[in-house]
Amino acid sequence: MSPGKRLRLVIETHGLAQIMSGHSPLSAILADEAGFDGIWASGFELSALYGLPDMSFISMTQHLDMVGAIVAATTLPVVADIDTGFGNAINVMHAVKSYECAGAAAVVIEDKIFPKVSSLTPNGRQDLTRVEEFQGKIAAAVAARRDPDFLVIARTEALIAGFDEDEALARGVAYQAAGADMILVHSKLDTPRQIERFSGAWIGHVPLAIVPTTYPQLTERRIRDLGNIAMVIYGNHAIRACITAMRGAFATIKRDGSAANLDRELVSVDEVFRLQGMPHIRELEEKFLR
Ligand code: SPV
Ligand code: MG
Repeated sequence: MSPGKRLRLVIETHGLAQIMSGHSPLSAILADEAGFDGIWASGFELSALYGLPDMSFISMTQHLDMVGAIVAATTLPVVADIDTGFGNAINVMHAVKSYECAGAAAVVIEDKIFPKVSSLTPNGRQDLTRVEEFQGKIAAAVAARRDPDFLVIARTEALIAGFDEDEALARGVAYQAAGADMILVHSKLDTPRQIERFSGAWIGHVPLAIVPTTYPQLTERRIRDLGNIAMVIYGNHAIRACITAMRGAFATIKRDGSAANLDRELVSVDEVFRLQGMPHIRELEEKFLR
């Protein structure tokens, strides 16, 4: 079954796909073990991993390499965050072909102008593309995919850019008309008000996706009640969890002048071996090294 088909099946059977951010194969393996339905190959997380801001500094090749490595490490479908699509509609076609070949299940393309700035940046420059131009990008993405189940998800940043729900809804309808399989509507308010209004007024037939980073009080139970949201993306929780954990561990060693106390709190080296697949390597050595 193709990755796109698997993701569609998850949505069909669970109603709401729980997608966890990932910036590495290891984070994807942990999300898989925790029971998530898929991985959000987040541009924000990968940028942060490189110690860079999320503003189109990471190249398509860097992100694509990571997507390929994540696909190889887990069986979960990968939803690739391809920002603005790395250029115009023709660049989008190249990107879609490349991400599908790398094994992604879906791409999310946002209607901002390249180079983008992270949606969550306070007072960030948030310029939107013309609707017709972005429709061209979505239509190009749909034309470029080989597997009809590969999902092309159109993300509108209208609310992020300071427009109202009417503009976001109009853009959503236009992107659906261009062939999008789903509309991701992003908001950075600290309440779910915009998302609830958008969802309530959505007249399109394709489902919605949301990223409730700034409004985590919108629980999955409440999201399901809205009735038309098929995907919840936990956009940056893997990298934030890493930062919290590493910062605490480093401070403990500095304070103690030793790793003795910290050692008791950390996963064992054996657990790292397990996550690395070492037990299987042992079996292979038995079988093939003669
Ligand atoms: C990402 O994780 O890269 C996203 C989501 O695009 S956000 O950072 O909230 O814009
Ligand atoms: Mg992003």
